[in-house]
Amino acid sequence: MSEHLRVAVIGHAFMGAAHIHAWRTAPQFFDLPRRPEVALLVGRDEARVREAGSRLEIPETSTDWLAVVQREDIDVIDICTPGDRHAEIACAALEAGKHVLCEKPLANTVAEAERMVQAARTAEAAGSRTFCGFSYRRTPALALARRFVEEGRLGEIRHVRAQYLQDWLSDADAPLTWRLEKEKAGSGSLGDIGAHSVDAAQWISGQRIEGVSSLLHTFVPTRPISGDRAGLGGTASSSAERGPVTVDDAAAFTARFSGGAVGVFEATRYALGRRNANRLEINGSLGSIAFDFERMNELQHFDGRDDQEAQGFRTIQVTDVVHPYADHWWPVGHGLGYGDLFVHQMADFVASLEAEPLRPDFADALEVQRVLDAVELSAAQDSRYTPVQRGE
Ligand code: SOE
Repeated sequence: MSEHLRVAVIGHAFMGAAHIHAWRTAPQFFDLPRRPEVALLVGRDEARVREAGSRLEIPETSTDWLAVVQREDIDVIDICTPGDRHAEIACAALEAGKHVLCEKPLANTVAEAERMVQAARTAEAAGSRTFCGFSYRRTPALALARRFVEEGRLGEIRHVRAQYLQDWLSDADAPLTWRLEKEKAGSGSLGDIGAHSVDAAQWISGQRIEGVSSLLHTFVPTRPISGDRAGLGGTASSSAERGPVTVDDAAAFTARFSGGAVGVFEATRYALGRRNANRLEINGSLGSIAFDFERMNELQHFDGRDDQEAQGFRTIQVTDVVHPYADHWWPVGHGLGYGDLFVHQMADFVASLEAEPLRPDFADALEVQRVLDAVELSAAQDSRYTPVQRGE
């Protein structure tokens, strides 16, 4: 492996740590044209970023992201901050000629995402690459599902059924965190997890969402402003002072797809007992696939062309060397976990620097943002059917 690829990671909470782990692990399992090296960690609070830098063994830390994106010795800016910082950091990094990897959803609004795509077009013409972290595309089972659809094994796609269910907000006294503030996160369950479903559904079906009819709901309108924020939800005393939750707790919508499919989507962080049930089922004229991330190494496949008496959903263990990514890992397919998606993502990103640009890029992620926007608009109009605004 030749040259190093020097990465600055901005943000060091859950996603920052997942990315750092992945940058480190990728070259151990994938043969890459350049060796990624997390050279710098950026955070807002000096003491906290120093502590994280020392724990995660990053040689340098900073609180000045603008100075970092302008540094000559940094090749990649990896944005793991809340959504309200994405546009500003990405645009400055692209202007400085960096490759930019940005967590999902791309931005908090369509206007910000459009600005990012505009900056990306100019920078990409000069050699920069952009990428948005819809990490579930790197799940072997979902990559296999896409392959099946592309090969025509499902026939004409009729139904797309997506649910993303978590439960870390079920406790009404879990404290207010940035994921519950519209100004910081853009939206709630819709953008945080529903965005993954929108991306996966469009990517795997090969069809884009043309219009939606939706409802959004907030179950717990205020939460304690202080408390223990360990994990995603955390705990607080019910007598603590409370502040407003300004995002949706649950999102549900139906959708029409460009190729004639219809979709039903649901996203919530209140589905008690569902820890990370990112589910997708697609029914076509020839077959169906079904997936649940809680069993991420499996893909259910029904082939309508099997003998009638032998028909039924079969469970494919997506861990064989013939399956996406699996040949890079353990010899006899022992299976993978959540962190490995990010390893795949970083490996694909580094490999793509010497090849075709990796998808989803910022332009693809803007398409997801437009769908999120239509969902919010429809909900604000009592579920009125709302075409996705593409301005074409
Ligand atoms: C929290 O809901 C979260 O961490 C999301 O922000 C991630 O995108 C998802 O992969 C896991 O859950």
